[in-house]
Parts: sequence; C-alpha cells; structure tokens
Amino acid sequence: MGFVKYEQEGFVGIVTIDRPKALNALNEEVLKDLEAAFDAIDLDTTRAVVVTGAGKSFVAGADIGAMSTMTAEEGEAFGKFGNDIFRKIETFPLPVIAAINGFALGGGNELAMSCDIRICSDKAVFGQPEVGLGITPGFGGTQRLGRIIGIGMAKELVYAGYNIKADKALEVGLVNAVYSPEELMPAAMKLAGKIAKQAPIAVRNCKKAMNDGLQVDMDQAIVVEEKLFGDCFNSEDQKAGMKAFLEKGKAEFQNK
Ligand code: CO8
Repeated sequence: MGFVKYEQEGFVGIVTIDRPKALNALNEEVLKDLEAAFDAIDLDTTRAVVVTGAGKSFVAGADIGAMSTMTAEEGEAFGKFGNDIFRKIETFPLPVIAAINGFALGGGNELAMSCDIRICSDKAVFGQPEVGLGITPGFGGTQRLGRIIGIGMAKELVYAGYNIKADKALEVGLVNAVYSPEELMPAAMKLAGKIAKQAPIAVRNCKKAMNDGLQVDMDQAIVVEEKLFGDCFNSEDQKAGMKAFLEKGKAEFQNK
C-alpha cells in the first residue's frame, strides 16, 4: 500500500492518500492501494473511517498523464476500475467521512462524494473540470453530484467545469462544514468518535437503509427500512441500549 497509509485510532480508521508529489492524483496503483486499505479494515474493531489526503491536496483527480494515451476501451475499463472501488467505499459497511484538506477535483471530488459525509478545510477547492480535458467525469461525478447537491447546480458545475471554494461548497451542500486546516482532522476525528459511540450494528443498518432506499421507490424503500430496523432487535446492543435508557444510564456498545 505504498500510496495509501492506514492508521487506527481507537475505533476509527484513517485512510490517507499519499502521493503528494502529484497532488495525490489517482492512477491504477493508487486506486489499487486505496481498495486494499478498505479491504484490510477490521469490521469488528473499527466503527468509522476517515479519508484524507497527504500534503496540500485531497486528490487532484485521476492521473491525466496516465489517461492521456488511453483508447476508448482502455478509458471505459479505467472508468469501471475506479467506479468499482468508489462503489465499494459508498457501500462499505461503516460510515466513511471525507476530510477534504485541499484540491478535490475530478476524481478527487468523486472520491469525496463516494464517502457518506464530507467536511473540508477553508483551503479546499472542488470541481469537475473534465470537460476542459475533453472527457466526462468518469468515476461517478455525473451521477453522484446531482444526487448530493441537486441536478441544476450539478449540471452548471459539470458543463462549465469551473472550480468552487469551500464556502460555495458549503452553500450548495457539497460539504457539511468548513474548518481551518488545523481544525479539520480533529473535527473529523470528533465526528467519527461520536459515530463510534453509537450502537455499531444500528449505525451500519442505518447506512444500508439510507443507501439502498435511495435506489428504489418509497414503497420499497420503507420495506428496506423495516427489515433493517427489525434486524437490530437481534442484537445485544439493542437490549443494552434500551435497558441503559430505562435505568437512566449509558450503554457501552459491544458491536454484538
Ligand atoms: N494528474 C496527474 N498529475 C497531476 C494532476 C492530475 N490530475 N494534478 C496535479 N498533478 C501534478 C502536476 O502535473 C505537477 O507535477 P510536476 O511537479 O511533475 O509538474 C504536480 O502534480 C503539482 O501540480 P501543479 O504544479 O499543477 O500544482 P499547482 O498548485 O500549480 O496547481 C492544480 C494545482 C490547480 C490542482 C493543478 O495541478 C491542476 O489543475 N490539476 C489537474 C486537476 C484536474 O483537472 N483534475 C481532473 C482530472 S480528470 C479526472 O479526474 C477524471 C476522473 C474520472 C476518470 C475516468 C477514467 C476514464
């Protein structure tokens, strides 16, 4: 995992894209390392994950040098390669927080959007500049941006290809909060820590219910929720959480 670092602090995993010389641009190797980092996460001992970038960039996009000589078939295959990994992150059983420390352009914004929650530093810059390179977004940008910020603003950003700063990203709902660079990781860890204190099976079921429900109509979506709600009652943590409430205490959840 040369281009991706993994650290664990308590129940929180920290994945850092680490190719600062190229502003953490995503080539096949970086993407493979990113996938390997997620594959290695221990679901018994981890309850939330934070993704960030080393240096002044989150991820400045897919590697333009690597893409520059691709054929149509190779381009499609590279798109699928990245999409499969980003979909793995989007459907990863645990909540994933993107702590966006700098440039989140093209594939970088797409990586951030495959995470559940985005927070950023006031130095962050977002955009889908692909049309300026003669391509469409290829790691989910044409699909996720409209779902997150609404299709009207998404079309403006994708067609015009201009970048936006952190304050605008907050205004359009691309990020939930903006911090100074020094405050960003502590804020990400605090939020991850709050998530990690909740009943882990319930949190995982919430993620699955919210993600899966978005794929189907409301009648089916409600059934998705009912099943995952019901499933929580198989857990010891449901019993512990409710017992603690009734006894005016606080449960220490066991992820069981
Ligand atoms: N790919 C490859 N190298 C990159 C990339 C990138 N996306 N971004 C930066 N780098 C490299 C630069 O080439 C430079 O390398 P070197 O030092 O060897 O010259 C180094 O990183 C530092 O970059 P700069 O000197 O340009 O740094 P600045 O601070 O002056 O500028 C910017 C920073 C504004 C971020 C600038 O680097 C930039 O515009 N980068 C490109 C951003 C971009 O267009 N990203 C979108 C790429 S397309 C994409 O992501 C499509 C995703 C879907 C793919 C689907 C596959 C088919």
